[in-house]
Amino acid sequence: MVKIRLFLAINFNDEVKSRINEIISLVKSNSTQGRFVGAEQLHLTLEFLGEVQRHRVDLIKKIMDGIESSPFELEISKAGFFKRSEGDVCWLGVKENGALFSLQKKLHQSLLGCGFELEDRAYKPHITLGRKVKVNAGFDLSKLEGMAEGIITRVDKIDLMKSEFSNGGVSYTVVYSKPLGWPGSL
Ligand code: 2AM
Repeated sequence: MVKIRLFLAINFNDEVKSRINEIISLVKSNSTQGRFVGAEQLHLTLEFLGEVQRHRVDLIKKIMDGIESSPFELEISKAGFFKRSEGDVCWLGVKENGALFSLQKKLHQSLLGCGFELEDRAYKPHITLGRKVKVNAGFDLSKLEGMAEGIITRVDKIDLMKSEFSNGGVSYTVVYSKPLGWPGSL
């Protein structure tokens, strides 16, 4: 039984990735350790599916195709650290966004309805910038938030992503993309 590690995500255009990468550089230069995310891997997870049997990928594509959601704007704001003993997870958040939560809820419900086992935690949208980060004492988070100000992107598709471990790191590839829009309007 072949299994693949999957998640659903919003990917960003090059300009947004490059702006976020500048923020990562600032954290990096103010940290004593951290495994920082490469610009090409930056994303916002909608749902983590975990290890899924390969034959179920078609069902996931169908679920994605059945989601009704118009394109919407996403504004990056807030920054923070999830505290961990081995070093923290550094993240950027997004401004309150009803369209994002509604999209995530629709996906979550449809996936549950089709028997996928999902994490039962409240959705906390975040873009991970680094893991195992030990930032210098007194580092001012508002600097990151200042740099994130005005990063706005239009979300017009959602992606099914495959995650693989290779050469001691992780790589992500897009398995399937679903443009947002109402059925019949595409
Ligand atoms: P994270 O950045 O907060 O680790 C691929 O691993 C994506 O799925 C990441 O964005 C990751 O979020 C997210 N994810 C959510 N739950 C996960 C889990 N239990 N294991 C690994 N990744 C998870």
